[in-house]
Amino acid sequence: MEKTFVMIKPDGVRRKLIGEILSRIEKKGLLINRLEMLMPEIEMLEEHYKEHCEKGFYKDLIQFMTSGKVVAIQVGGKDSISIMRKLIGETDPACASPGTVRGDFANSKTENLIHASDSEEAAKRELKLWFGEV
Ligand code: FUP
Repeated sequence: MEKTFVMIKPDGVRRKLIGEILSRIEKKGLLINRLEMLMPEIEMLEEHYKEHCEKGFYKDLIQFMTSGKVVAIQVGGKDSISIMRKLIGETDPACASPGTVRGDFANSKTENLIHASDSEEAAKRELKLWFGEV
């Protein structure tokens, strides 16, 4: 079974959208295999977002991501990586289609509610980072 890493960001937790988001994942037929709510360490986020460390938005991104608890989730199921990317929608909520999490609920490029791994390699790396899985 393909596995992917999903994270509900601090704005999703603050806005009480955990249930809404988990429900969409389950209704799509994917499995919530592991789930943990935690206050993320800055070092974890720096590693998670290391490909963006030179970008202009990086500092704000890290500050936002350490502003509250997140929900780290291992999602499983056939084609779970590409299906989750479809469910979350485009990074920029202005471009995200209605029916996606970002399209329906987000209005900021940084505070965009949810993360999902964008490739098999990223899923492996991120599941190892957040859950210690090989
Ligand atoms: P995504 O995979 O859709 O989360 O998007 P990216 O990997 O391109 O970006 C990672 C995170 O950086 C986004 F979720 C939010 C943040 N970001 C910004 O804050 N501003 C931008 O212009 C692009 C991304």
